[in-house]
This record gives sequence, structure tokens and C-alpha cells, in this order.
Amino acid sequence: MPGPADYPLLEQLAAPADLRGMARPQLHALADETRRFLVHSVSTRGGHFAAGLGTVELTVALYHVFDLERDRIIWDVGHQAYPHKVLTGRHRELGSIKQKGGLAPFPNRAESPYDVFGTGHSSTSISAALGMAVGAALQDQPRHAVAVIGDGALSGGMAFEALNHAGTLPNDLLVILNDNEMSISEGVGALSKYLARIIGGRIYSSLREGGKKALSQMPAIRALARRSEEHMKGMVLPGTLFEEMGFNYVGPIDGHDLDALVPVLQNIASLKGPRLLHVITKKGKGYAPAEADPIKWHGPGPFDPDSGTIFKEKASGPTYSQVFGQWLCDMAERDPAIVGITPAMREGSGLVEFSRRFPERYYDVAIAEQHAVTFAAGLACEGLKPVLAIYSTFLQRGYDQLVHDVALQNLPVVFAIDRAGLVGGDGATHQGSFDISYLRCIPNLVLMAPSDENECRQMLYTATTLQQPSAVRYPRGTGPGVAPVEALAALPVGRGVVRREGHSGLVVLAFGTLLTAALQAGEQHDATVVDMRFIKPLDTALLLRLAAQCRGLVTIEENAVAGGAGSAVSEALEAAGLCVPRLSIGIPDRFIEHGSREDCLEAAGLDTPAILARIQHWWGRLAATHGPSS
Ligand SMILES: Cc1ncc(C[n+]2csc(CCOP(=O)(O)OP(=O)(O)O)c2C)c(N)n1
Repeated sequence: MPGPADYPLLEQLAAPADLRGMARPQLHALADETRRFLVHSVSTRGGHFAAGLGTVELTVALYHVFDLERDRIIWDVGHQAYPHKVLTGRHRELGSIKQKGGLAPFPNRAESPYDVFGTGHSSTSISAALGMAVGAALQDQPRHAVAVIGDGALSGGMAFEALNHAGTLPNDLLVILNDNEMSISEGVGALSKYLARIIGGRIYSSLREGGKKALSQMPAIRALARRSEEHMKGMVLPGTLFEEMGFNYVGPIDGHDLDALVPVLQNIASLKGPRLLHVITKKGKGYAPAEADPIKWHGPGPFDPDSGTIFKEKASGPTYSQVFGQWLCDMAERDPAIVGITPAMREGSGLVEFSRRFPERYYDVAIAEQHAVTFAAGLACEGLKPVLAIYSTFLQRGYDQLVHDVALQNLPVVFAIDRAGLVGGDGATHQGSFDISYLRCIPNLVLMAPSDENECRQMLYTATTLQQPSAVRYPRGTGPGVAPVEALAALPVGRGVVRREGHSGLVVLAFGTLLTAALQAGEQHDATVVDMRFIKPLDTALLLRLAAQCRGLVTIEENAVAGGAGSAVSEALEAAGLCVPRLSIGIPDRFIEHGSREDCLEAAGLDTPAILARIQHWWGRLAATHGPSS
């Protein structure tokens, strides 16, 4: 087991400013230590891995050249920022990343002054860095603003909106394109192909080959030529897209070659206006298993660093993502109109099998949630049945498209909303806390929340039978273990199911995942318990029937209380003129930080004991006020 003695440079590093005074051999040694440290640290608890291995040299070079006490460096998405955390005084805590109370999964302004902008969702870095560059200029502050963005994140529309703006401004902005030709899966799209053409460009290659031959006998000159090659390329290559957009384009250069990176960064830092440095890196660099399979090593669990074996979590049944993936394959087999769409989340959304079996009906649209939604709308216009697999947190990006392009035109797009509710280690940026609130106010939309795996499958099927937009929101991980029934049967829309008849006058309405806790409360208090299934349309008939007879009504959901399913119930009661004591249990009005999914549920007061205690307390007080039930 490696210890502090194995990382002497990291141990001595008091502040990132120490890197500025380091000589080149020390920088090399530090990069080597950082990489070894990452392998060891992530192997113990898991975390984002392959992307960070690819940014080791870039981070070392950046922090040697720039002054982090003054300059602003923003890591887009931030999953590749582990070397940044290590080199900015947090290496001893890195093993706690994503765990409860540990380091945040992504850069976080509350965690370190060197995390100058919180990230997690992609494609924000250029906008934020431009804002900082303009802010510095308006306040006469001489500081650099740098955005480091991956080729995957560059596919997000916001990145282009920012380039479009920055290219016309005089402000000093440096964009570093960290190009490893990968998103989580393989890079897709025309931009990805364009970048590949730059790297493999015929002009670039032939110059390089010719030059190499001519200079092979003269090592000193060859080294010099290699450095000036970057400049030459800039001149010889036809104007790049970035040049056309007003950026001074430099590159591509090898992002693992510290000796090339440092002088290029020094030079480019001295230039003015918008600049873009294109660096080529390898995802998983320096750890053979991750280099060989960067998709598998994007965010592994704990692993054995020597053998490269990732320890498997004990599977207690299929995850909801797998239930979705299986359902989509089954549907595609029986219905040629089904089309599956993902904004760059093939693996996470359970679409690997579908992409293999139905490649002609599978679309990875890159990290482009807005486009994904409107693309689905277009397909629906042509009579196809688009199913958009999207995480709750990322659907936030496509909100206007959902309202304006899908719902307003009443187009039958199916939204399979994964990671709805609390997600765990990815923390506050990724919690699916809000989708019920932001969806249930949209006319025409049917919104469902399954309480188990089979209900999820049947709801997805129900969605495809509708002539209007619909969404099924399901959580991360596994459910209670109800095996999905192969046969598909549409559920009656807007109908809940009474799961327990009680006699105490207490009614518990569960919306989705937390039905198990609701049933336990039912047992404790002899309550009536309903699996509501639909948030919209709400089963108002059932609700009003129960409300007319009950003495207290509790709603439970894994969504923000504000505007959530409980609010829908209150609105329906109010509209009917019914006044029933109400308790809404859901995610409180604050961001829930990282931890395991169980930790997050606990932090939100949504673990079973907390739910039971709240109901007990509330119902006890109510009974004391109003006396025993008649
Ligand atoms: C808006 C948004 N959509 C999807 C994701 C999920 N995601 C995290 S990293 C990533 C791939 C990023 O690729 P790239 O920027 O090239 O970085 P690399 O991992 O290749 O270094 C994706 C899709 C996200 N973080 N934000």
C-alpha cells in the first residue's frame, strides 16, 4: 500500500504557487507522482478516473505557467479535475471524494478558492471564463481567464454560444480544447469528425513525416523544429473553424508533452484577445487498462490497481436503467416506429444493447439536450415514436424545447427520465430533485412515477400508446425487486391503485420510489396507502373520495416539496373546496450534497426511519388535537 513517502513532491506542495518555481525535471516528477497517486486513490473508493489521467500534464503545465492566486482556470464538467484537486492542496482528502462529508465530485467554489467556478453540467466553462475576462477588464484587473473544455463538452450548444460571443470581443480569453476524441462514449457528430481531421490532417502529417526524415540526423535541430512545428501548422493549415470565429488558433499539440506544453502556454498567455489552444490527450493515459477501455474506466468503482480488476457491486436485480434498456429493445422489435435517442449517455441510460441491435434507430446526438428534445419533436411530427432517454438533471437544459416544441404542439414524444430523485455520489449538480415540479405545470404532458421495476416497464409502454407527450421518471439504481413482466399492458391513465385499506382516517399517497416507506407507515398507523402512479393527470376522483372520509393526508415523493406532487394534491383539494390536514414529504428547499444514495436520502429526511418518524409525530399531534377517530 503506497504511503506519503511515495509522493514526496505532493507532500511538500504547500500551495499551487510552488509549481511556478519548479524546474522542468521537477515538473516531470510531479506529473508522474500525481498520476501514480490518482491510480492509487481512485482505486480505493472509485470515482471519475480516465479523464483525470488525461489531464495530468496539462494541469501541471497550466499551474506552472499561470498564477492561481490571480488567474482563473475553469474545468468544464469538472470530472477531469482530480489532478487539479490534488495540486491545489487536497490530495490527502482525495480518497473521500463523492463520499458523504468528503470532497465534492466536481470543482466547487465552497470547497477551495482555486475552484473558481462550480461545474458538473457540461459546456459552461467558456461562458463563465468570458464573464470573468470581461469582469477583470471592467475592473482593470490584470488576470488571465482560461476555460479548459473537452471535445465532448464542446459539442454542447452553450459552448458555441460562448465562442460566438467571445470571438467578437477584445477581451483576453484562453480556451484550451482538451481533445481526446472521446465523450463518455466515442465522440460523435460532425465537430468530432472535424477535430479528427485536424489531428490527422494530410498537410499536417506529410509536413511532419517529411520534416522528421530530413532532420533525423540532427537531434538538436529536430527538437527545435518540433516546437516550431506548432507554429508552422497554424500557418499552413487552411483556416480553422476557430480562426473563422475570431479566435487565434494554436495547435494541435501533444497534451502529454510537458516540454512542449510549457513554452506554448507561456507564449499563448502573452497573446491578446480570444485564443484557442488545441491539445491532444489520451483518456486513461498512463494506466493501461484505462487507455484500452476508457468507457469502462470513465467512472469505475473501487478496483485492484495491479490487475485492473474493477470490483463488482453485488447486483440485487436489474437497475431501472436496465429495465428501460430491455423494454426499449422489446418495443423496437415489435414496433418499427420506435426510435431511441440519447444526449451522450448511452452507457448510463442503459442503451448499449439497443445501440447494437438497432443501430439504424439509435441516435447519440452528443451533449446536446436541447437539440435532443426538438429532434425528437421533429421525429414525432413524421409519425415516428421517439423515446428520449435523459437524466432528470440534464432535462433541465431542454426545458423550453419541451414546453415550446413538444408540449405546445402536443407531440407524442416519450421522455424516459432516468436518475429522477437523489443520485448519490455525483451530488448537488446531478440530483434529480426538480423534474416533477418543472414538468407537472406543462399542459398536455402525462407524468408517471413507478414504484417498482414492473410498473416502470408498463408505464413506459403506456407512454408509447398515447397521442400526446409523456414522461416516466425513475430513480438511479435498483428498485424493490419486482421482476418485470414480459407482457406489456397499458395502464389506465390517471388512475392510482389502493395498496392498503386502512381504518384510522390517515391516508398516505405515494408517488413513485418511496412506496415501501408509505406501506410501512400504513402498517404502523392502519392507514390507507395509495400508489398514485400518475402525477399528471392526478387521480382526482380517488383523491376526493379518500379526502372526504379521512382526517389527515400525507403525500410522499422523491422530488422537491416546492411545486411537487404534494402541491398537485393540495391544489386539487383546494379546487374542490376540501380542507384536509396535509403533510407533504419530499426533498426540502435546499441542495442535497453528495454521498451514497442512502446518505442523500437521509440528508433529505427521506430514509424510511425519518419518514416514519415524521408521520408518527404529525399524526400523533393531529390525533391529540382532534381526539380519537370516530
Ligand atoms: C449537460 C451535461 N450532459 C451530460 C453530462 C454527462 N457527462 C459528463 S462527462 C461527459 C463527457 C464529456 O466529454 P469530454 O468533455 O470530451 O471530456 P472527457 O471525459 O473526454 O475528458 C458527459 C456526457 C454532463 N456532465 N452535463
